[in-house]
Amino acid sequence: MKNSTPILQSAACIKRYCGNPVLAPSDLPYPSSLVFNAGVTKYNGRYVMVFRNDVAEKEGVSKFIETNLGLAFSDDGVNWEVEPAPCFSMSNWDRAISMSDKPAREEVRRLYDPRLTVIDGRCVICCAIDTKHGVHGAVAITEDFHHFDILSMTVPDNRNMVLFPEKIGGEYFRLERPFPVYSRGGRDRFDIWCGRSKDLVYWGRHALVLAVEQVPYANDKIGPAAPPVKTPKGWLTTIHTVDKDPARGKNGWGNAWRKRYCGGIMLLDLENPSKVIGLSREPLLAPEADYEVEGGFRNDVIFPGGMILEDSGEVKIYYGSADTVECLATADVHDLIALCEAPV
Ligand code: BMA
Repeated sequence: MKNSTPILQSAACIKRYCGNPVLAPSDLPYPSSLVFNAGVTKYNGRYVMVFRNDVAEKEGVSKFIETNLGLAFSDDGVNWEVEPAPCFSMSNWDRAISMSDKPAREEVRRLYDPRLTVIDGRCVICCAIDTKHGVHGAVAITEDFHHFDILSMTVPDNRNMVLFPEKIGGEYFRLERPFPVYSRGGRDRFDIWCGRSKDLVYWGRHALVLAVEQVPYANDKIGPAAPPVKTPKGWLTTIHTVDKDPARGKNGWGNAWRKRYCGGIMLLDLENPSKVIGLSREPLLAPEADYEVEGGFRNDVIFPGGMILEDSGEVKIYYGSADTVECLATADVHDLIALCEAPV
């Protein structure tokens, strides 16, 4: 893809929920400026959402105050009840986080972009942690969404980790996105990798899954999006893709925002999830709706973080829109699989 701004359209099979956004800053009973990049799963019979809440002094994020995590529950995956207070904020670092070799509070700047996977009845939350010395991907167990037992943290820089919902060949698998600046030309040329673990603590045997140059609608970087769901044809999983155009100028509250984030979809081999069976040749979700392209903090951003396969075959995809609100789109699982028929 060249550095021009091609028109990208969402796949015909995807339907945005007519009541979007499903969650916005004005829905929160506590201070909020931007609600986005939520993880969503079904746990103990209800839908659970853990979302990123960025708080600033006023619109324009002239004075950023903090990033915290909010918690919401739902009986239908569409209408959400938000808990009265954030479930995690950095002021709770000492109480809410347990971990061996836990970094000191002063070292850590923020924790964000949670992704939820239920595995063996336990809820695992993968998230990004910014520290003074780099960005880490963390894997944590939570039972109550208020206390988080961090089992492992990557070396920097790495994030966008998502855990597969069952063991494969006796091992846990995750997708992840390191930031290899030195070996990739000093620019954003970031790819999707897969790692495995016997205990969620020690991760290794990493393999490249999908490189940015294999995605026709990305010219910058790609990364995992929502945790994969299992289908008879393979692991179905969303990705986020970025194309950058230096000609793009002010496009949000900041002075300039030159990137566009789309959602894509791919199918991975059931036994060897580092092997791509197929990838959508067009975006699954490209920024088109008004709440995706205007009035946001960073317009033209679609960032899926939650994907639920219902018994009916409906797939719910939750995504952050314009880094400002949380939205929902749905599609039939067979249509999503059909989009992944093209080999990479
Ligand atoms: C990425 C992350 C996401 C964010 C996206 C678009 O690098 O920071 O949290 O949604 O950029 O701004």
